[in-house]
Amino acid sequence: MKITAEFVTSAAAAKDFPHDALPELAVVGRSNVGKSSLINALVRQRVARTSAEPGKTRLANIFRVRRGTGPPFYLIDLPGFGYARGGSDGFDELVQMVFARDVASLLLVDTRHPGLENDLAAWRWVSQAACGAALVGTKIDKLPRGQRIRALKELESVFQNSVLPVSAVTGEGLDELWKLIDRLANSPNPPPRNSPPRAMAPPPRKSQGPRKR
Ligand SMILES: Nc1nc2c(ncn2[C@@H]2O[C@H](COP(=O)(O)OP(=O)(O)OP(=O)(O)O)[C@@H](O)[C@H]2O)c(=O)[nH]1
Ligand SMILES: [Mg+2]
Repeated sequence: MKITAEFVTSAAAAKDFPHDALPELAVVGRSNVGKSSLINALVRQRVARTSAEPGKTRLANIFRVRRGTGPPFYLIDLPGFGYARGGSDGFDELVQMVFARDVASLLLVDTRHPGLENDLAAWRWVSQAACGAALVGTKIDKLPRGQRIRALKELESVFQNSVLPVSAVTGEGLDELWKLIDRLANSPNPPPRNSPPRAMAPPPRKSQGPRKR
């Protein structure tokens, strides 16, 4: 199926977002968990910048994506949390600004590290703040086959939710992820929020250096 993806903008504030009311899907997770790599694997192009060094993505990078004849939507690559390198902090404001919009969200967690406290805190926040959210387990290729089922069971047990295992390297799980995305981003009537994100505890903080894409 043909997939088109184009970089739209790097947003630092709500005014930088597109105004055409297409559905938005925000990709959230710890630094280095594989958010940008997964976006590239999904759209089969290197639209998002990736790095072995955590902290590569610094702004909300917005991509306009369309798969086959499906409706277009915006995929938002967010900076990772849990990475401190000094400097002034803008992460909470950026994430809260994104979640104050009607976004659906994928929270990415590393399948090799189930139940990290900042992942659990992020899931509590994201699952409340987003209009539809799901958990995705990244880097499944790094786990030997014999350990995968146990790791997934552990993840699903700590999050009390299903977790979709994927690999940006081998492409495992990407078809299932597209189905999930279709449900989340293109649902005609997103469920109402339980409460506004501003009223909730902020997500885990992250220090930010100078702005860069
Ligand atoms: N083996 C393997 N490596 C991966 C996978 N996904 C990402 N990586 C590697 O993990 C590192 C971090 O990937 P990124 O996609 O830049 O991570 P990120 O979550 O966008 O990081 P920040 O932008 O810093 O928040 C890179 O070295 C990637 O090559 C995967 O599915 N399998
Ligand atoms: Mg990134």
